[in-house]
Amino acid sequence: MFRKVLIANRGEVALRIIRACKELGIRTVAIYSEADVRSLYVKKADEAYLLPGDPVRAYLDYVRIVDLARQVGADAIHPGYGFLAENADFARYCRRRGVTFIGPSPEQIDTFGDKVKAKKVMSSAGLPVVPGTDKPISRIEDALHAAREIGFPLMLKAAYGGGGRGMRVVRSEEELRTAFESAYREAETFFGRGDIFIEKYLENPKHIEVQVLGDKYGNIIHLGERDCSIQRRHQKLIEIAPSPALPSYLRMKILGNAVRALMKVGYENAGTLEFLVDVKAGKYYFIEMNTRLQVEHTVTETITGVDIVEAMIRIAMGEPLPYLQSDVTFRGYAVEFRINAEDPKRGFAPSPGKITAYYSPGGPGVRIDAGVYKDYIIPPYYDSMIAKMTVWALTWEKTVARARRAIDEFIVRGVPTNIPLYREITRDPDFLRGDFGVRFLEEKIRRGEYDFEVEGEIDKEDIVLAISAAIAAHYGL
Ligand code: MV4
Repeated sequence: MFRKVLIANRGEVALRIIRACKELGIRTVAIYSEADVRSLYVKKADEAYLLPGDPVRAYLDYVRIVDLARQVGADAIHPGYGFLAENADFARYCRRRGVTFIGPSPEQIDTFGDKVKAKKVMSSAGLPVVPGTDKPISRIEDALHAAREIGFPLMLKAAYGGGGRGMRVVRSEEELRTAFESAYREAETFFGRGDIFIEKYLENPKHIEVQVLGDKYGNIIHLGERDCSIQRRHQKLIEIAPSPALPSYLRMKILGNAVRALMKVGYENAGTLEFLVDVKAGKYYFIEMNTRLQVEHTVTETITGVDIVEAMIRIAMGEPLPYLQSDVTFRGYAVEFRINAEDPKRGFAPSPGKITAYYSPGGPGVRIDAGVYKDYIIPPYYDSMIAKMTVWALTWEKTVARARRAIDEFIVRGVPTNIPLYREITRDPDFLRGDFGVRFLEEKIRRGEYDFEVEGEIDKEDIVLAISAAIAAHYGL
């Protein structure tokens, strides 16, 4: 058993990992930047170390982090999500310094980090993929040639990209010339490599992902799927397990084939396979694989009872999976809402500042994962997510009713949040019917179907004070 685990992350996910460790009797080590001095996870860890200097680089400087882990006698590091979670060099450096990286091998992180390679590997292992180029393209002539083979509309994607950067929908040859150049340049800027691959464009698919666990002995199981279609600008906002609108024959095919394919390829620790699904046509396509814990793992935990963070730690310690596929049971529906400090009235711009009042919902079927509290100052340097609310009930209808009740209990004052958006969505009949694809939210907002008022007083003075306090902390003033 590990005696001590260092958490190379911050906020709610750091706290989530601390909770799993406490239940396992493992000591926890937090790291924090100057901007995170007053964070909840820092208080809850057994030990915490300040990493002075740039507040973002603090969580990215893996040499410093792994060296600290060795110094304080940590056996392992959990990377959480974001920051270093899918950095193969970090996982390699952990291995070199004899600290266990809680996640897959660096080789697996590398394979799935290259999207063209990931598609090729999973296609050979039997998963359907979106028709498209099987190589990255760097010349417009090759792009035009590929486009004639694939046919319009098509989509350009960055081979080493993510978050929608370097992505373009292209509907004609004329468009392709300009779109290819701008996508290539964007990919070069953001990912250091401009390589683009081309796929047939699917108009409004569902985004369905499959949670898997694999141990060191070749056992692989799935924990069901999540419907992550409700997002805006490639930021997921609501995730649901199981998908309320996936016919069971499609679900069985996707889950069964996902596990079969991964068994052929081999995979260790927690992972998520992403699919685009055209429910009407009964078709599904593998698009990519995430080799980390995901924000939305809570909905899967809620319907299966499996503690995914505990499973990750046990797998990394070399324990075999303690359950067979047939031991995993699914009960009811869970939905997660990401509570972000952002202003719906200003195009969802991040809105750091001081939380002047905070009440989080409770009652039957409600789980809160939050890194904040009253009087906490949200620093401006990080992601705007401050809390997650996961709601469970036996039926989808009851889950939506309960979510509506719970979101109405949620009080955050001092900074604007996207809570008002969720009051609207949980009252939308299309949401209740499960009738949504990846374009759902953008279209609803564009058509003005949702009416969100910022709630309570926004203390402008507090925002200014909070930002200056965080900046002052950053410079050690
Ligand atoms: C697509 C697509 C339609 N057709 N690929 C966006 C993020 C990246 N992971 C894949 N994405 C998409 N790929 C083809 N061939 C539509 C999307 C897409 C999307 C996918 C998942 C979740 C949200 C999305 C929002 C817009 C577009």
